[in-house]
Amino acid sequence: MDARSIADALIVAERERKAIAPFTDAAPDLDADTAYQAQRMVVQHRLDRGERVIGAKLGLTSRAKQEAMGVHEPLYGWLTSGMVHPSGEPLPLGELIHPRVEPEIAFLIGRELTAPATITSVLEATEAVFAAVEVLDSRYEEFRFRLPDVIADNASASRIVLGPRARAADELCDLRLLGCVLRARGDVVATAAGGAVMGHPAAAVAWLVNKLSPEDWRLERGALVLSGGLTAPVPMRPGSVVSAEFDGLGTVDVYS
Ligand code: OOG
Ligand code: MG
Repeated sequence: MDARSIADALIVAERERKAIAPFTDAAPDLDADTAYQAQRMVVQHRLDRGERVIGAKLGLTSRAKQEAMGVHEPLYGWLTSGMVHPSGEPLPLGELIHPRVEPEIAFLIGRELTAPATITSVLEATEAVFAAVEVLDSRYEEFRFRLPDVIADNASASRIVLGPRARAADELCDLRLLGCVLRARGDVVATAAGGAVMGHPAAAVAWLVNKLSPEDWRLERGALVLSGGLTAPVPMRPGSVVSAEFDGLGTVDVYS
């Protein structure tokens, strides 16, 4: 199974809003390298339509997410300009397949970061920390996938909603202890702290930089990085209202 045909099938699935079976059903030895190649093609397709890369996302960096998805390794994907959803506007369910939302801590990088990156170097290079809600929309039926499938699908990336406040990391509490309360129609459905993500959300950003260092890649000034869902995701259906409230970073509301 080659990267081009995987990418093409994912591009069609997204365009037609029709989920497909995961590739590893038929090709169980699909490897991560081929999958990342397909991911680059999927992202390139967005760039060819006039979008630009605005940053990166980490996926499956918390135990809650790994257990919810049954995949026990992290991965990365790319955020593009067309994914930014204005906060306060309803999610366009008609453009999506079966969206789910999850609370995340986002980093705005103020200074180029190179490997070896650490929690300390990431914090030092961070201009601001934001609350975020990521809207996922797997191109696979029922969000059923193995690691190579979800890599190729750009880590299920679909939309992002940023929170109302940009704060310097040192103005906030220790990010490991930064609390988040997730509500659906007012009911608390999950709670978490920043430490849910790899022990410290900046560790996820460092993982990305170190993972990509053999490719001579660096995280540029101005990049936005989503460090990964803190809790299991919540499905968005007609009439859903989900709010993610973060200590010191405000509340992000998403509704449809
Ligand atoms: C894969 C994307 C994972 C996260 O934050 O864990 C992700 C998925 O759950 O569909 O974005
Ligand atoms: Mg996510």
